[in-house]
Amino acid sequence: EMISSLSCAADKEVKEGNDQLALGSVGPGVSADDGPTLAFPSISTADFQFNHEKASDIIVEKVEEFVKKVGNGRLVLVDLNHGSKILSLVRAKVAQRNIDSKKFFTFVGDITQLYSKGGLRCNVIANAANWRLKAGGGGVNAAIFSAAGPSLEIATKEQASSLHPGNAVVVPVPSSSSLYGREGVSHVIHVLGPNMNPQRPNFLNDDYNRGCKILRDAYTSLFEGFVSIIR
Ligand code: AR6
Repeated sequence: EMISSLSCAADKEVKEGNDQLALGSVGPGVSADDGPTLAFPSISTADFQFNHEKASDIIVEKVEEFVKKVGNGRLVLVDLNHGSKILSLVRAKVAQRNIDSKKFFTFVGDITQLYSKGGLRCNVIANAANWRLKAGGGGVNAAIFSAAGPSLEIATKEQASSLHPGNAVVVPVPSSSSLYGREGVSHVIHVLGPNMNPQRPNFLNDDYNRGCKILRDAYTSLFEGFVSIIR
């Protein structure tokens, strides 16, 4: 059984090619049954160019609100690199709040390989989607659709054909998908965040009044989707 350290809100290193280290260390009071877990990327802060300071404030605010509502569930903010600015900002801000570090922490790794490479069990992962809910495009969206295979595209189309900014849609992962078989992911929640990139649809032209409201709505929709799965 792979067990991950949850003793602090620190990143755990994902070391490829070294199974021992990939398991991480066992923290105090941590069992293999970690409870339902949502892994989510920082919505809108890469391709959609949303301000990182503002985004990190909103992540911490929404996490603080929802850790109380997820029962024994956990929320995990994921990014690819140790140098992630958004992870550093969130960790610094979380440290100043009263948030249970077993219920919320950050993790460095590919969201499509959290269990197989990182030893972190997450039954639900979030996607920073595009409004058409199309595969490809880049970023975490391309990674998730590519790792899941075409069955996720079909399953997604059965739930919705498009998304408005600030909304999310819960998609059950077909058991034929390797995301299900290899990673143990039963649901993907697609989220559409606010877009500050002039090259992308629904460009907000630096309107952070609307942008912050949409990002709050996006995290609310995401976390409510997770709550609906684990109830
Ligand atoms: N695992 C974990 N985190 C990742 C991964 C991964 N495999 N890939 C990227 N990230 P982005 P957005 C992090 O650009 O800004 C797409 O083309 C990344 O470092 O994926 O909401 C869609 O089709 C960053 O912290 O999403 C949309 O058109 C976070 O995920 C558009 O990009 C989000 O980065 C959405 O842009």
